[in-house]
Amino acid sequence: LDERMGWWEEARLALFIHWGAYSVLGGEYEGEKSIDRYAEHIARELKIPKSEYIEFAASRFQPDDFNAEEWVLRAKKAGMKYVVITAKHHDGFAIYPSKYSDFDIEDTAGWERDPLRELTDACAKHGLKFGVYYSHAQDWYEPGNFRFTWEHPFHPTDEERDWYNKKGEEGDAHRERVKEYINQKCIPQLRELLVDYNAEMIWFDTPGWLPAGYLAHILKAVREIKPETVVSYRIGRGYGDYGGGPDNPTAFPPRDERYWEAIQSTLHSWGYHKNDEHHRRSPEHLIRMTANVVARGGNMMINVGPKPDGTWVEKDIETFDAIAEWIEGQEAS
Ligand code: JFZ
Repeated sequence: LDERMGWWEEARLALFIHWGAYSVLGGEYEGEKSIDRYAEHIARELKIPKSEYIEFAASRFQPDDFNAEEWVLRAKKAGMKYVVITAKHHDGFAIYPSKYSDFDIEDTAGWERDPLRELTDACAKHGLKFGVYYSHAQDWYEPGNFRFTWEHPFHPTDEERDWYNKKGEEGDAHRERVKEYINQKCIPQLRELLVDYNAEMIWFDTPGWLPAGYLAHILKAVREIKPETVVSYRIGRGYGDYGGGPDNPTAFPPRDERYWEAIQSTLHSWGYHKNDEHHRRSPEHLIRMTANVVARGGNMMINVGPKPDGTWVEKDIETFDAIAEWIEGQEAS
């Protein structure tokens, strides 16, 4: 473990990016704005059928103005040592051309470039580590999504919580669907990300109530493909390589773990949101939180939600400029 965590322990600061089909909608669909909700959850919250989500979101994810080098250099100037980007969030859409799903930037959006390839190359060129966020349990349009329904993913019914113990045909059928999803999509895509894109870290999230055996199966696959991969705490059941806290807290308690990581978004939402500006965190706040986390031995990931065209919201650029200025001051003193 300590060998695996060497670069990670020294990193301290990282860039987190939520970017995908949901960025096209920016938290708004058919006049419905989800101001206090996560923009990246819009498909589930408004129960958008897949065909509509393809038509109005996924097929329009064509980030013509995306410039990987600009993103990476902006992070580097702000003192960040690794980048974690949503290769696939809960909506199941891959922002790279995957061989194991048609729901991706190539087949669904018909976009000829590969943003993930450009980002991993830019990271390698400028000496940053490259990591991907991968939603392992939630994949809303897959029959093997970890639950039966569309309701809030963090508040299962007792029945759902127990689906894996469910006797009889219904339980068996769902267990089969989940296994198929894990073996035919999840693990093959992880292999693509680890091998073809040189991901050095996988940021798993929201295990939900996926049974321990399924999580262990996923972890084992990652270890076999590339043992040195850093695995986030949100794979579930304490299987990750380090600890972490809740999203966007306003203070961090002292921690016992040697390795831990905090995350903060510049907004409340993680993905691009057109109407979330009243939640914006000031650069001063983010800098104070970062100092707080680093003083307690943790790493801080600061999240932005770029626009669907590949550019950043102006205020996010200003925030990163302010962090860069602070970092330069730190390095000078
Ligand atoms: C999850 C995702 O659902 C969300 O879209 C985003 O990617 C975020 C970083 O992670 O949301 C969570 C997960 C855990 C908590 C809160 C939101 N939590 O533990 O408080």
